[in-house]
Amino acid sequence: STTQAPHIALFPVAEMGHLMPVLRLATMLAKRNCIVTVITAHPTVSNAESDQISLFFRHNPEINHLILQLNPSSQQEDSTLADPFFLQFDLINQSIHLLRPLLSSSSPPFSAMFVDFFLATSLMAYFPVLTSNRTEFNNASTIKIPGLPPMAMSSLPQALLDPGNLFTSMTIMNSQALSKADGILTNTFEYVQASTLGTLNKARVTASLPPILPVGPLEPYHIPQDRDNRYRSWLENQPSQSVVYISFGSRTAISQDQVQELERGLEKAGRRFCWNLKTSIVDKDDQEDVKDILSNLFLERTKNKGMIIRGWTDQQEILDHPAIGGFVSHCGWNSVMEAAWQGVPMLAWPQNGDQRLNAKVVEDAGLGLWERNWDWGVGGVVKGDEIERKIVELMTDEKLRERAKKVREEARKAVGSGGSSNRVIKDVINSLIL
Ligand code: BUP
Repeated sequence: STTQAPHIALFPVAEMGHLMPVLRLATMLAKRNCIVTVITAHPTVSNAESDQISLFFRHNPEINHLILQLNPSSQQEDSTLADPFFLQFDLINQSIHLLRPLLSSSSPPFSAMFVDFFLATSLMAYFPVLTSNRTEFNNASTIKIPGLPPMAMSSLPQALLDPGNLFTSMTIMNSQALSKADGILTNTFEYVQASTLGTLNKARVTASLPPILPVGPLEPYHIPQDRDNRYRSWLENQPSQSVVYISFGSRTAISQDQVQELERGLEKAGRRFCWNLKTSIVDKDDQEDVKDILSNLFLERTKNKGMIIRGWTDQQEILDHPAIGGFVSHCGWNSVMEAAWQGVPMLAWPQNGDQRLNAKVVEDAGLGLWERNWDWGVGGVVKGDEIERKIVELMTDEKLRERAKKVREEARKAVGSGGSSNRVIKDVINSLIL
């Protein structure tokens, strides 16, 4: 045929939780015969990001790579207390004029650019309206977005309460940019968010919101690695669905007090466990030895039952392992979609950001349990007895296991031939063919 494959540029902002889905989308588009270029900002915030980027391009030579070289910022010096990722977004913003020359030097010319942004779409779109009266917004206990159920104020990323926060100003800026997009791709699927997607696409949030295009769950790509075979061989030796996997994602550092309560809970629950233990919000700082974080007694008593993982490991590979029977998760959206892909029952333990909103989706979809009274955010500590009780429930609730399996089936249906997500991505690509 004479039709030309579309050339699509993808631009993830920063953070593993953004890089991973964008790279998954890139492989998906390449498989569908698009020409794909991924732009990454350099230097990255974390080693996990730079490692993943080089590994990815080594294994996917058909995908092009462009680097947006960031200018060192004068502002960063004074903002040592600010979140390193927020600072990175700001830095990308300051260097954005370099993007156009980078794009125009590429051939064939780009048909489209898929950029990545932070925050739940509905909230971002409606944020300027919500905050038109700041005092009212900051004192509210719930917020109402037209067409969606009321959301507890405590479920919102707390940075948004501070008008001076960098995250708040970026949200407002991005909110205004939303209406200029032709569509918003999202890593979700009809079955888990049917009513929200319906509402958003009926333009009930804001009239100028472009169509929301659910294309998930984005299928994992697997890159064989020689590292970390310790946990693989351990998992191989565990009975089917007997292990609870615990991870709070790439961004959340658990406090020492909470670590102690988790030790208690895990030990008392008596289940096998695989604990992805992180104690800093940027991976490269994770340098202390396990022995400096966990008690000797705990390590000794659980040595035949538990595996502690430090540093970056392929989470999807762990979740895909038949030995895994439950997932204690902070409910970062990628983790939710990865659990859905595999039908692993979740114990939702949101920590910050949009994670309480995600936990609600997990609960409603039948993918997991959520104890909404558990403390969260800075300073909150959940007691060991509570953790024990919920882990036992997670690992023994057969109805939950069945419902989670159903989510897995629906996830695979969505991306399979004729499925809802499959149709959406096909239409998007077709609309870009010249
Ligand atoms: Br930790 C860790 N290996 O060791 P989320 C995470 N991941 O593959 P986020 C690994 O990183 P929020 C590890 O599978 C997922 O794709 C994980 O994204 C992967 O949480 C990603 O789950 C983490 O969205 O928090 O980004 O930490 O998005 O809520 O800020």
